[in-house]
Amino acid sequence: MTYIDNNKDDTFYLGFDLSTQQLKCLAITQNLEIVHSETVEFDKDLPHYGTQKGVFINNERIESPVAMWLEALDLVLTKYKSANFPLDKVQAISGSCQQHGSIYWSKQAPNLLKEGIKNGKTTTLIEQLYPMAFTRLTAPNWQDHSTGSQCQQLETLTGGPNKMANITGSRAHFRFTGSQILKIAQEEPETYAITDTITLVSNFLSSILCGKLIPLEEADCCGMNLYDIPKRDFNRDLTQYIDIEASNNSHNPKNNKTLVEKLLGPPVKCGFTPHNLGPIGTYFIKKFGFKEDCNIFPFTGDNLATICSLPLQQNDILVSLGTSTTVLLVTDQYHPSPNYHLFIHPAIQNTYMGMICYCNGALARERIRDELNKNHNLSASNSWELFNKAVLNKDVDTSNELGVYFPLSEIVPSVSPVTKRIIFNKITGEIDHEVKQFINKSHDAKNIVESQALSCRVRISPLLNNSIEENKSTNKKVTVSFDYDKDIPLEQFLHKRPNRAFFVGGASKNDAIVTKFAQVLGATEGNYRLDTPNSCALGGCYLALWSDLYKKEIISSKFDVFLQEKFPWDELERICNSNADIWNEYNNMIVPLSRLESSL
Ligand code: XUL
Repeated sequence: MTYIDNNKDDTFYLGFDLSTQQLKCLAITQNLEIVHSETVEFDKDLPHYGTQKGVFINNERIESPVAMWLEALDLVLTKYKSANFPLDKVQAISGSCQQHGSIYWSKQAPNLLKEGIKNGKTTTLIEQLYPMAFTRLTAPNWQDHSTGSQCQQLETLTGGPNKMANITGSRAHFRFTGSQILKIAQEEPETYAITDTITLVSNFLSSILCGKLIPLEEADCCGMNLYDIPKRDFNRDLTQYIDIEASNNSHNPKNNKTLVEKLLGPPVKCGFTPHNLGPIGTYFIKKFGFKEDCNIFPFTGDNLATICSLPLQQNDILVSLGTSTTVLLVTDQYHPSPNYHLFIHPAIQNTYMGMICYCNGALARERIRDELNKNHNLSASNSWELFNKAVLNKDVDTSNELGVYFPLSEIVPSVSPVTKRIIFNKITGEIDHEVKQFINKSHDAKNIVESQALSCRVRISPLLNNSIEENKSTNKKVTVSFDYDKDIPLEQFLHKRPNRAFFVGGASKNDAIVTKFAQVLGATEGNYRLDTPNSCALGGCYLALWSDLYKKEIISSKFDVFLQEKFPWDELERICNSNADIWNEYNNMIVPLSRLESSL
């Protein structure tokens, strides 16, 4: 793609997105306008690595070749150069990377980075660094699920899933880097022993660009199950456990650095003033024409970059209605749960990103849609017409019905596949009886969307800190339980609504589904819908832009305020307004949902 400089802009900001299947690089102007984009698709553009969807799959082990990422970085910038994009006008760079992956670097790495990149030998990144700078040629990918035993060890050490979540913001997960590192210390002790440095993917990429090893970025570091979020420091019990396991397994324990040393000490802290990691390495200046004072700012994880691609402020939520449903939100409430994740926010002080991931989203709805169509002899049709009509139809009375529809195991609540329909008592909210079927399939259509949205509502509630005055005089004795939050007064779920809701993903294009979600969630300051093909890279661009302007004292506003002011709001579609009366109607369904989930 050739770059045509219509605007004669003289300042650009780059945002990288190193995801599982591709490396993208996006360029924006100071006015947040996207002016250029190039992508390297790993399977297609670099077929010699033989990856499938960017990874090697060996049963439970899923890893990516590090060399492929190095080659991709050279290639994406070569594409920029071939397009005649003026890389000499790039002021600053940041980016987004897949979370949890780990890269194992050798003792020679700092010198190789310095000689080859910082001081600027111009051949290729592979020739400069590969394989000498690395002790492991592949990086575990977030889809890896070979660490069951290590997760158990770490969780036992902390005292169980709840404790682990309290400390690190998440319970132990296969993909989280702590268990991945422990596995390598136990199963590949000699590799671990000669590993001098371990980075995540985010500081792997910033290290290459700077030509020196860069410590972890604090927000992404929360995806390791090693970082004590309230204390904002590594949890020494966890890191020392890995140290001990490493030396117990190695023949050469004396040479071993501690894990915290391998991780280059404390991470680069987030939320204060932006941290300039330094200028881009001479390699990139000589080879691609970057200017000498092009600044590199910390790269973060992809979900964290996504929340930075929108003007999300405290109590705003982003709902992704894809194959699965994911809710991302900005909160100042540290209310961890084993069923979701909390990370430190990459750019807003004293703030966290909540991430709630559901397995059952689109697939479960499609099943109901198909059954409904079949009952109307539309068996071959994928049409949403009947489904959508039912979802918004007031005559489909679901006011004493509730169903959970989990064809796949669910994370929130954590249960095996199950479908269950109940009729409840409208006055007490208690379950009256279970039914095999509702009166017809239209009821399932309305119920599935209502229960999916309601589940999101009750999980975000403890993470919101606003309070609306309505509904405070309920019967205080009624309590509900969701996941690990047991016997919480119902009242606590009746006066919190998000400020704004942003809907993305395939099903956000479906008016009926998105309207129902908006009704149940009840955002007080508006609901928006948008396409987000670039959200990760764009978050990187915005972080680069804001950080650079702030550092140069051109602006003094905080990240969220800056974005709120500058954001191209006309690119968002404002959809239905929430209605307090409709939102209130769903209060009656919170007790039944709690009882239904407890019965699974
Ligand atoms: C988040 C996660 C994925 C990866 C995808 O915990 O595992 O979203 O970050 O790149």
